[in-house]
Amino acid sequence: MDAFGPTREDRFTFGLWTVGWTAADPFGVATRAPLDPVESVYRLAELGAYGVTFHDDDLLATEADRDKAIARFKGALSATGLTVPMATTNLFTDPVFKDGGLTSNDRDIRRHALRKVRRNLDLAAELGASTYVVWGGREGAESDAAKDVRAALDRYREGLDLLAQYVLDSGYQLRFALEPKPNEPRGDILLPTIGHALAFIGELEHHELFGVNPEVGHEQMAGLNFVHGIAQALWQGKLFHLDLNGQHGPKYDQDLIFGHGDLTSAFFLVDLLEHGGYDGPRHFDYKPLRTEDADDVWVSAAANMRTYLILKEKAKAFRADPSVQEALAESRVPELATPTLSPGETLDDLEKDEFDLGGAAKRGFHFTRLNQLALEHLLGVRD
Ligand SMILES: [Mn+2]
Repeated sequence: MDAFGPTREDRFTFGLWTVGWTAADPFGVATRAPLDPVESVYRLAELGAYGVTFHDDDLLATEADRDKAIARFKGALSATGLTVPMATTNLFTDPVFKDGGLTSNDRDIRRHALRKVRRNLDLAAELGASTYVVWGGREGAESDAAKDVRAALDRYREGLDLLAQYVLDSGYQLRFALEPKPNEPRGDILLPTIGHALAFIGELEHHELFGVNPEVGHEQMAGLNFVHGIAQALWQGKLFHLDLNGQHGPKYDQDLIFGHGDLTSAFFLVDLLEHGGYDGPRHFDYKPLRTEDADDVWVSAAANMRTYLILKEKAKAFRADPSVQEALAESRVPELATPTLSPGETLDDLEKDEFDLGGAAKRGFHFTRLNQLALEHLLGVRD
């Protein structure tokens, strides 16, 4: 058996919009034919995925065949055993959302957006989803004159408070995960980073129902360290879900295959997820390259899972290596877990310390050796 072949226990999930992307971009038309969501379910199940996720519009091409589309999709789920751990609403494609959904300046459009989300919350609950992602891709502006950001945040909060109350009143077992992104498609998007989203959540009426759904590329577009962002979300108990993909630094949203961007960051991310207490699905939100054909799409889907499992193996070997444990100790990494004051001590007690300032200032932390060990594990020369 392939050591890096995925199983359902790995809990890999894919958005229908990922493998289903026809590769139309701002400069060119589609290079691939549309994919039937039912075919995607079967192909992903064959590849070893655990579940699929969707935007309402991925599934329901037209309102007229809504019931039929849902019935076919459910049939494919029960035939394959795939789950739907997460669902979300598309509040960005339709021209009506050009100035946003929940924060559009146009009140009638905000009311329409709330109706659309409420309807899809019902479908998400019906399909057994436990996480509802909110990506406000059009909630933003290009001009600082065009958006009263404080009013927009009031309306964002109002909308999310109403939707959370609806979930509670309906008895749904759903939690919301806000997905930050700094820009694209808007010039500037509200809640641009994990930090902005976490701070905003604290202002919500039912803040306990809200966490984040960070995406690798979105933080890296902003020049931020994704691993640090994930660590803080975990620390705050707010990592409800995440989007794995690849990105090469601050540029347009590349949505590369996981690991095909910043590989070192991907290694440390897998190390954190596997050893840091995250037990949710490993969800891929990537785009098969526009250059690829219909068969290549499935090669790319498999590559995401395979890369994750290879990195998981590398992270495990890194943690188990006695040289690494020694280097960690010499770099005093475990020492950071010790509280700075002992139980019962006060700031006054610190005055009794006999501290060798010169010696402490001179002492190196030897992080280079530690990082090189990680790199060598990643490069496969220490197995
Ligand atoms: Mn993206």
